[in-house]
Amino acid sequence: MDPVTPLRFARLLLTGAAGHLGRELRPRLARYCDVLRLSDHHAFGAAGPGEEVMLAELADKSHLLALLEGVDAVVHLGGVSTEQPWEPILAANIVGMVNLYEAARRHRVRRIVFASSNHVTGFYRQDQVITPRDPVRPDGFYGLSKAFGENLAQLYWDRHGLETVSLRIGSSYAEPKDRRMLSTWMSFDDTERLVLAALTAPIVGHSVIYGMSDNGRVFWDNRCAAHVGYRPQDSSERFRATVEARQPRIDTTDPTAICQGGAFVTQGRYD
Ligand code: 15L
Repeated sequence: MDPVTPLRFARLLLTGAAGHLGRELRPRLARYCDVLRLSDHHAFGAAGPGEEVMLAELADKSHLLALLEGVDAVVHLGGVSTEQPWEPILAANIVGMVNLYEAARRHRVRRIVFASSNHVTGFYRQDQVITPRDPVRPDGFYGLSKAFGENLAQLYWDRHGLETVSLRIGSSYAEPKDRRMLSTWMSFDDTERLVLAALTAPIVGHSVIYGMSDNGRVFWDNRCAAHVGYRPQDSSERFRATVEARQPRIDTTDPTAICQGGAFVTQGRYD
């Protein structure tokens, strides 16, 4: 990571701390704050030095009011992060988001970095290059809930001056798992760079940016979010030969191969 830390927070809150990305960001974010408050809805171990652990159910307003107290900024990874039945999505990603923003407003939190998702626009085709300003095309209830979260963030900026950067995260993994991820992949180091840029950019209002590394073939054009100052330094290109050898053919009649959202576009139950 960059040697100069541009800003140090007194208390930073990381929600979803027990999840896949939360575990990766926990030690990285600790470098930028005096106290890192960690939260998830189930127990995930004790706090380390410079950490606080507070369990919270996003759908419980009183939990969120307690969680946001004394916090300068939030990195919100909490909630449902895959396609699921509507009920858990409603509780965590809709009710939970309203609870988070209301608590943040009441405690005068300055900024939220919201883990939105590329599934807000998953029904665009892979031969289209879109920007954060193109209309949303969610690929399921999960993507739809993230679109709601972005709209909520816009409302709280317009009405209450609470800043948000909504990160439409692509695929943040150690390496790309398939052909689609050659376009959507974001290394963990670039994920840290993106979150840090979103936390520290001087003026963001409500900004939306796609989370990807400096990949060769991409679905997304982030130029309208250049003010966030995110400079990816990794690329999926070094994995291309291996991934393409593993998956030599593309079925161009298969929506999961054609659409940007990949497998998400057919997941979920609609009976
Ligand atoms: C997401 O939003 C998911 O949280 C994650 O599990 C990945 O599947 C990612 O999108 C993706 O599109 O690869």
